[in-house]
Amino acid sequence: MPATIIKNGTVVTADLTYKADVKIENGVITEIGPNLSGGDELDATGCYVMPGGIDPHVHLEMPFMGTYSADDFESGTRAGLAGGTTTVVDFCLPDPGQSLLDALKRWDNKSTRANCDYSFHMAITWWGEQVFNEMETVVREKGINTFKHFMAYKGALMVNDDELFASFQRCAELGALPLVHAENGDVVASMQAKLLAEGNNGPEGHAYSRPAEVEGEATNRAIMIADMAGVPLYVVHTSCEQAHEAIRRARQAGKRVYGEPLIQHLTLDESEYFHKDWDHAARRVMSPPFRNKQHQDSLWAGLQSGSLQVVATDHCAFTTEQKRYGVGDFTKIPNGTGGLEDRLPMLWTYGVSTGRLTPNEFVAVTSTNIAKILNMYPKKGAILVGADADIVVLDPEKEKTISAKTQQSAIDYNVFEGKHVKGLPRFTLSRGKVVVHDGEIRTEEGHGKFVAREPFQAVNKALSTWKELVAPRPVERTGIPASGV
Ligand code: DUC
Ligand code: ZN
Ligand code: ZN
Ligand code: ZN
Repeated sequence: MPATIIKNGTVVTADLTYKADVKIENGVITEIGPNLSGGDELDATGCYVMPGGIDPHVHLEMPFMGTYSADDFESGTRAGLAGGTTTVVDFCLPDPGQSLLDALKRWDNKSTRANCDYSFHMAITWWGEQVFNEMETVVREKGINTFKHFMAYKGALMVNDDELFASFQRCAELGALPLVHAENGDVVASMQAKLLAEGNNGPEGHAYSRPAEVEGEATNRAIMIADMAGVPLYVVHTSCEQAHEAIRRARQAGKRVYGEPLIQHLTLDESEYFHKDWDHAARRVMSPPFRNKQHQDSLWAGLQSGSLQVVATDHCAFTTEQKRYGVGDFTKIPNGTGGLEDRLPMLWTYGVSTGRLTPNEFVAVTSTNIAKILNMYPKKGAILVGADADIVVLDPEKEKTISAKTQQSAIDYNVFEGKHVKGLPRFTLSRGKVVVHDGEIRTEEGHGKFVAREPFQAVNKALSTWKELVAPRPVERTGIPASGV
């Protein structure tokens, strides 16, 4: 393959902005500097040359709530690339009772169709000796160093506190990072039952049943349990001030805790659930639900100050027909929204163009921070010699109006329909291959490769300020009285 040179652009990384050309050979960056030559040229005049987006949170073809999410590894990764995302991390979801390794075989099969590189988190949906043992194989042999725990979805995916604590301790031993979906599943189930009994069966019931308090409580609880286990924690889809506050406080106390707002929560609010049109509201049902402006401001402030590190999508797309499973009972509306194609343009438009984020911060929260936290840096998330040439050449003048009619996703609507975005890829490159050129999609099914991630070296050290004090030490006593039994 001849070399490719990205010419005349401005390189933007998480910490630097400078003019340079970027040379790519055999899928990796081999040279960065002025006036490079000797290859096929891509004109990046007026554009920013940035590490491709990494979406750390997607659900492609996921079995969930009686159906499967509609975007699979082909359409989902195609959507991602169209919007400048070049790596996705999906969740391998064993059925309760199923072997983790058997579940992984299913995910390995599905992912052969990926257009871009991908990695997996493993979900802990049940607990037992088999899970305990298989976690070691998952980390040491399967290249997965993150384990997801659902604190909600009672009766399905939810794990209890004892299981959480056991799994977190196992993560600490293995050098793995636990992730949590933090909502109090017992309280949600009880609120759902009450709402339905009172005749509140529309999509707005979804928002009423999952207030910010249930997320704040669970986030606090997960942080404390992780601290007890001596392990860091990654909180997925942080959507409210209460959860953000818990994360902020933990970080201030010296704990390694990460928070991940979604582009949906940053830009869409709870009024969507009160829309007169049932389909409109149901299409936006996801967990946690969209919140009000105060919560949105808190999330933006977190990204600015660094107390929140990552912007993801939780891309889990369902068609209108699938959403209608929940007519008459909001608890049966499949939870999930799309966003893979729109994350970067939406964040650029509502974050960078508004002055909330610098272009460098944009790169940090969409790519570099994620690669570091998930241990795939600098293979991913970097414009550096030796890094994979996963690159988005973003044209800040290129604009469009988001519409389901022109999207890559397989569903029949878009939650961002009608939003005008400015800042779109002129080129997207996946390991050096030009897969998007000015809106023209040239993806190649199966081009994507699995990204193995090593265990963390230094994650599980001295997290709790109280650890020393509570280390168990039996008291040597002078006399033990005879048992009273
Ligand atoms: N939330 C969603 O909305 N969909 C997928 C799973 C989840 O936690
Ligand atoms: Zn979740
Ligand atoms: Zn999710
Ligand atoms: Zn290929």
